[in-house]
Parts: sequence; C-alpha cells; structure tokens
Amino acid sequence: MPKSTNLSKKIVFFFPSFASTEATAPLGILAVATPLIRAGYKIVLIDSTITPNYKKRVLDEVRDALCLGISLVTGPMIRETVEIANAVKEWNPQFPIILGGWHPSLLPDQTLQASCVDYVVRGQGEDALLELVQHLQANSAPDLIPGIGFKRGGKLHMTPERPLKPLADMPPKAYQIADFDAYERGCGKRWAMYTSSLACPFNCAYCTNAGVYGRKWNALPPEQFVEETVDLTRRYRLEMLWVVDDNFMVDLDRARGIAEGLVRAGSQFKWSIQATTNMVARLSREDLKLLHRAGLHQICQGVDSGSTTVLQLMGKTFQDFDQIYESAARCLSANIRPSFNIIFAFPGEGAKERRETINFMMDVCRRFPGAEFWTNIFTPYPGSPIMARAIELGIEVPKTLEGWADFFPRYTTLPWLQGKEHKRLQTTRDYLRVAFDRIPIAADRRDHITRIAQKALSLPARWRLDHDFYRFPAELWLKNKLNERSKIKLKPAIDAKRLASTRAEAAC
Ligand code: B12
Ligand code: SF4
Repeated sequence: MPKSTNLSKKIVFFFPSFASTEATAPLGILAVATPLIRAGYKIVLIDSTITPNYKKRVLDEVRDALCLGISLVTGPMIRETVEIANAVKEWNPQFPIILGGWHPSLLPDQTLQASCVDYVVRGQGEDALLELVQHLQANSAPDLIPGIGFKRGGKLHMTPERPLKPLADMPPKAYQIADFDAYERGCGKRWAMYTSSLACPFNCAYCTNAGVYGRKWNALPPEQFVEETVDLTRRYRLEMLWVVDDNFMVDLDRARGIAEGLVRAGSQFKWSIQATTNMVARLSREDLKLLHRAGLHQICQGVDSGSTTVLQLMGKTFQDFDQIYESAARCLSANIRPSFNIIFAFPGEGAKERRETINFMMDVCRRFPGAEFWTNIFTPYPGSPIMARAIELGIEVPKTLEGWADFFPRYTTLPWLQGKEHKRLQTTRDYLRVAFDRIPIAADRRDHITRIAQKALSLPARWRLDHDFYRFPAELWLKNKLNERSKIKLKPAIDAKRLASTRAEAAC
C-alpha cells in the first residue's frame, strides 16, 4: 500500500490542461474538495492552464501533503496527468496518487494498471475521496470504501459500486479554492460552471452519460438554484454561468420556477444551458421570454446530424427536424441564441448523409441568422453504447492509459475516415466556421478590421459549401492570418505539443 511522507492534512489537486482558452474552475475538483474542507483538510488546487511551471508547483506542494488527486476526461488531459504523476513518483514512489473523473470512472482497471496510479475513484467522488483520504491518514485497509479501486501485492482490487446520490444531497462546491482572477486573465471573461441537475433520461449511442449516471435524472429545486447562483455570481463578480447539466429542461415547471425566482431576485448575470431539442421545443415563446428576462442567453442543443438515417443509428429518435426549426425560431424571437452541435462521421454516415447534414446546417443558419453550429468528428468513447460497433468497424482500442491521450475529436482519424477524406472533412468544418458566425465563451479579442475582413470571407465560404468545392482554400489561409492578429498568449495549447504518436500525426 502506498504511503505518504507524513500525516499531513494537506491535499493537492492537479487539473491538466484541456486545450481550450475557455478555462474556468474545474467543477469536479471543487465538488470533491468540500467534504475534505469540512473535515479540516487544507486544499491546494493547481490548474495547469493558469499555472506557469505547473510541474514545479506540484512537486513543491506535494512535499508536505498527504496525497495528490487528479481529475481527467478521456483525451489529451491524460498527457499531463501521466507527466505529473510520473514526476511525483520519481520524487517518492510511495506517495499516493488518486485519479478521478470520467476517464477513470469508465475505464477503472486500465487506468489503475498504470504504474503511476495508486487509486481510482469511480463515479461521484465527494464521499469516496473523503473516506479514502481518511483511510490514508489512518493507514487502514481501503477494502470497505465503495466506488474505488486500489492495488495490493501488485494486484488490482475494485470495491463494490457506490450507489448514486441525488444532487440535492451533495454539499455545495468549493468555489472559494478557485483563482477566478487568473481564469479571467486567460479567457477574457469572468465566468464559472454550475450544476443544477444530474444525468439524462436518454441514451444516445455515442454518449457515456448512462454508463456513469444511469439515466436517473434528478435536480436541485428552483429556490436552491436561485439562492446559490445569485450568491455565487455576486461573491466572485461573475458575469456568466454555464449550467453544465446534460439536460436542463427535463422538468419544465422547475425551469419556469428558476426563471421567476431569478427575476424576483433581480439577478444580473447571464447564463447558458444544455438541453435536448425535444425538451426545448416544449417551451412556449412566453416561457422563453421569461427565461431571457432571467438572464438566459444561450441554449446548447445536440442536433448531431441532418440525416434521419444517422439520427436513428445514434438512437436519437426522440427529436425531429420540425422541432429543431421551431426551437431555432422561438429561441431567436426571445433573444436567446440557439447553439447546435453536429457530429460528423458517425458509423453509418456516408457521403449522402454528410451532404444532407451540411445542407441542413446551411439552411438553418440562412433562415435563422443568429443560430450557430459547432461541429465535431465522431470519437468513440469507452462506455458508450456505440463502442462495440466501433470496435467491429476496426477502431483500435488503446491498451494503456497513455494510449487514450490521442482520442480527441479535433484530430481523431477513424478506419472509415482517413487520408484525403479526413482532410476534406476537416476543410469542410473549417469552411463552416468561416461561413457562419459563432460566439465562443472567451472574450472576442478581434479588432474592427479583423471582424469586417472575416465577415467578407463568409460569402465565398458559403458558395464553396453549397458547391462542395474546397480546392485552393485561400479563405482559410486568410482567416488564419487574421486570427494571428488577435491571438492571446495563454499557456501553449495542448495541441501544440500533442503529436508524439504517428496516429496523431497522420490526422493533422
Ligand atoms: C464542462 C464540460 C466540458 C468543458 C470543461 C470546462 C472546464 N473548465 O472544465 C469543456 C467545454 C472544455 C469540455 C471539453 C470536452 N469535453 Co466535456 N464536459 C463537460 C461537462 C458538460 C461537465 C463537466 C463537469 O464539470 N461536471 C460537473 C462535475 C461536478 O462532475 P464531474 O466532473 O463528473 O466530477 C465528479 C466525478 O467525476 C468525480 N471526480 C471528478 N474529478 C475528480 C478528481 C478526483 C481526484 C476524484 C477522487 C473524483 C473526481 O467527482 C465529481 C463529483 O461527483 C461533462 C458532462 C457531465 N455531465 O459531467 C462533459 C464531458 C466530461 N465532456 C466530454 C467530452 C467528450 C468532451 C470533449 C472531448 C468534447 C469535444 N468534442 O471536444 C472535450 C475534451 C476536453 C479535453 N481537451 O480533454 C465527455 C467525457 C467522456 C469521457 N470519456 O471522458 C463528457 C462526460 C460529456 C458526455 N456525456 O459525453 N467539456
Ligand atoms: S441527450 Fe445528451 S446527455 Fe442525453 S444521452 Fe443524448 S448526448 Fe447524452
């Protein structure tokens, strides 16, 4: 069993960079920190995105700490996870390292197999981590702590599953440990994430949600939402909250109650939500206007494809295109931005289906200026219903924790999407970005000239998309040059150093 150097009451958390300028406090760590703080532990949070020399900082801080906790999802965050965990093990092979978050929850055995990992926490971490930390302090056996994995005598042990707790039974997140000034310097906006419900009643084929949260949607009551968000935004002077619930709109009365409560409380912040299109389509224009008065300014919705065939393969039979058009129209009439997601190259998507999707996106954007689309390339995640099919289709499943670092939509190649076809799809996605405006969370740092020039490029880009013609992509070259003018100097993006393996190189 690994041992820390002393019986310190200090816990160090590391949050690896996730290749985005839209950085803010990592909610998973803020969640697991509260029970520790209440039990008298001192917390140090090192987020690599906002911490220059993050490796040295971690190595300095662990010297008098009890353990190191790292939070990660599948993909490039694994690179810094392994880098830091190895560095700590080099200093002291006995120092306990605990991994939590989506990747360790979905692949606990393989994650724990990594030599630099001592414990994994599966699923909700609030109670499990406190119990694990108390075990480390007492130097007792962890066998009776549900929802964790540990090593003994070179063997892996998984304890029984920990039953899910409803969100309302969880303590508030420890926002006080986050350095919002530093996040604001990086992102240009002062914002935070907030969770008001857990799980989603659906089970889309590419999604990992059901595997972790079991489709048991549960939520905070409207009064708690209003009280907490008003307090949070005032206390930390936040201009925006992103409510990261997977499906905020499952209970319409709750949504109305929240909006009424925020209006009554005179709240001043903006907020955005994620919800399925079928749930949004149930809202009347009056509902949406009320939500807008309460500060709601964006609804992110997973449209995912413009092809009915692909939607069926995705298991998204709960939505239809009329609802999507209706949702775009109603949201815009209430001044709320409809943001739609698309996944290209889902297994079963051929050239015809891809074209249908592009036509659909262009139709929505032309008919409803202000609607926006964010596109992805399908990435098969362990624990998602489609994974077995993806393996049949030739996806190579990584055999180690490190192997998952290159699983990232921005550069994943697939057995059915490689070489020229992959490049062509990436170019199409680039042209979609030029053709239609999107508003990211991070502050818009473009100057006036850049904005006008980029707007001018949207016309030829739309022509190209209409005609499926992407040779000599001069507009993309110009767009990149314009982007250079407004680039911010944050920590180098993870993408800049990602290309260690040939798989990733082939994708760029
Ligand atoms: C916010 C969010 C983001 C934000 C992150 C912003 C930020 N500043 O952190 C952004 C937009 C950057 C993002 C990006 C991506 N995301 Co995301 N994201 C989410 C989202 C909606 C919420 C995460 C969150 O904070 N939840 C609230 C906290 C409280 O819950 P939690 O993180 O699960 O933490 C709990 C446990 O996991 C555990 N825990 C967490 N950390 C730790 C640490 C320790 C030590 C312990 C013991 C326990 C523990 O305890 C916590 C409390 O119970 C989730 C969906 C979801 N419902 O969680 C998807 C999700 C995590 N994202 C996902 C994906 C796929 C992505 C992208 C690949 C999307 C893309 N197309 O680019 C990228 C990958 C980023 C990268 N480079 O690696 C998947 C992950 C799948 C997987 N296998 O890992 C999820 C689950 C969505 C889904 N249902 O498929 N994402
Ligand atoms: S609606 Fe969203 S959260 Fe729910 S299963 Fe589908 S993709 Fe996952």
